[in-house]
Amino acid sequence: MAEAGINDARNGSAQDEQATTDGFHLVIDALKLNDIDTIFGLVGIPITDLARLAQAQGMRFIGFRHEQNAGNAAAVAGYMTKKPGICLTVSAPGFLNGLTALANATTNCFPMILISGSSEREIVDLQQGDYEEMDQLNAAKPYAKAAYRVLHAEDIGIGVARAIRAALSGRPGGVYLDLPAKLLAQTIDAAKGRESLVKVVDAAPRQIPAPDAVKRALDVIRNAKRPLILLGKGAAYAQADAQIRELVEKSGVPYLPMSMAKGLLPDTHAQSASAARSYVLAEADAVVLIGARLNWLLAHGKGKTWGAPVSKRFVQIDIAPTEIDSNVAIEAPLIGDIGSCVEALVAGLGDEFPQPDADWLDAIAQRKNANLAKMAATLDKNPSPMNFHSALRAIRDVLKTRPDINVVNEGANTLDYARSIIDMAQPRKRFDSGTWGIMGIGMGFAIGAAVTSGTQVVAIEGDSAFGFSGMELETICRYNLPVCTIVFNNNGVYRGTDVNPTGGADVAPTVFVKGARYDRMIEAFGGIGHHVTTPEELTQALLEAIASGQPTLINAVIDETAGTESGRLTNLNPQSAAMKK
Ligand code: ADP
Ligand code: TZD
Repeated sequence: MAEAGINDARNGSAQDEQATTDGFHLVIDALKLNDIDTIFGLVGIPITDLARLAQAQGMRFIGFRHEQNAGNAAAVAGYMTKKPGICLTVSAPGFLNGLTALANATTNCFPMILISGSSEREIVDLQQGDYEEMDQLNAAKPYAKAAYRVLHAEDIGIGVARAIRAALSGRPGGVYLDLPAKLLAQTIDAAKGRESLVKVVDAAPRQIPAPDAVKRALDVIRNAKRPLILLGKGAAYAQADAQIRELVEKSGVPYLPMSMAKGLLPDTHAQSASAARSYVLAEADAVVLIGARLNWLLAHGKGKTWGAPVSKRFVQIDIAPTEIDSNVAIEAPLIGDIGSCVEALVAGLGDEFPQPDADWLDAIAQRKNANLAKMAATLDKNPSPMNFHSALRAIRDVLKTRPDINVVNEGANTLDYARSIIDMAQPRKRFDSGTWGIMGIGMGFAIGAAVTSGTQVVAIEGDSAFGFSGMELETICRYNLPVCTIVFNNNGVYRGTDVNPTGGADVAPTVFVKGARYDRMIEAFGGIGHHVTTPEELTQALLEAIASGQPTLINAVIDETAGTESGRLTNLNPQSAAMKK
């Protein structure tokens, strides 16, 4: 069925002189026309030749060991570049593996396109039992921002264009594009094929906020005594770094970055209120949300965290109008792209930027200094065995000297501690478990970030979190990517000390093999492994990894008693708390 594709793929460059083209070529031509140069994927029927042809035509094809990781790499590429990352998979099971990443991308507002080969419509619809038969289009719909299928070769150009625009415009998200095997092999007249291609113009148009909405927002800001700006990963994605800095610095308003907005302004910035987070959330009288949703990560904008029963005045900048009033009443919604909205606020405030009350700034500074001193004392301790804090101090000190390094981070304790201990100094350099708090993004994000940026990645991983995507170490070695993975090895999920209360032979549900040597996994593929038990050894290994740029895994042995259940999410774990009583 894919034979036309095989022949054409092998004759790739001669194609232009032929009178006909086919689905394989049209897909690649359509992507290239839209400046897409990389595909993350995993081959098999019916898309192997599509991958071959992509490579033959000068695109980069990065092959993975599992589609979920390819999809995560595509999603992070989309987040970093504002171009949709492309993930290519086979039918049914390959598609489903990729679908998790597509759903995660949609949830996090990352633009990506999952392109899957599929079996034939007429067989699928009559449920006659095709190879890897599945109604993929309908399976994708609930988890994607949009889902399209192309049935005719002459529609490939428009199908790819629709997918790109859907992924990028408005709130970005994951788009599914279904390509049945027969479509890829379809031939059409080459000239007709060329004419059918579409170059997307202005895929994410600026959306200028309405003047009355700007005025409403300015009124809230001008009348605030204890204002706070909250930056989310939408603000980082928007690449409106200069405008955001201008608003923050001219207004003198303290700000809090959500985890992936860290580095939009350097975490060491005098106005960062991160070290006084609970205080500012509870005490602010007006909050300007910039590309951050009031979801669980922000306690839904209400309750004790937010200083209830006193309510806040909210300004919310977002491109998605339906996000407004999702959890609490928003007094001043500002709908538009973040660059345009922030620009409008800065212009509206003109030369009369109101400055926050000095008392407010003093109170924040006091809390911040006290908390930073407390944290410094904790970080300075040198317990044996090494714990999360002393290991992260070592990593922090190395990363401080290299603000250009991309940081990937997942786990429970590993995520919570690293988020607050590792400062970021540049935007869009931190990639983590995100809106779902999902494990398994590690190696996919690391590969996506390394391929997209061409620069060093350090992935700080809980040992459980790492396991979800660990086989991609081979991918990292195969492409010789500058990725250093640090596994915080505490022998289990959260920690390694739980026991089976029955005394039976099975270990407790959270426990792994003790003393596992993750460093030896990367050695199997020719990478460099380190086994470290002290902060000094960790520093040394990390410095070497960064200096060499070689694929490296550092197995960092952490005190197995150090972690808390679910990290800082113990409140979401009521049954577990009850069991321990
Ligand atoms: P965080 O998890 O960091 O708090 P969220 O993912 O919850 O951030 O929120 C990101 C928000 O940013 C989403 O509501 C999304 O609609 C919005 N957004 C994304 N890109 C833009 C943009 N260019 N302009 C305006 N809003 C955007
Ligand atoms: N599966 C998926 C896909 N996402 C999840 N979040 C979980 C399971 C549940 N889970 C967490 O929320 S954190 C975590 C799991 C399994 C791992 C924590 O252990 P770790 O990190 O070793 O990665 P720490 O630092 O030891 O806590």
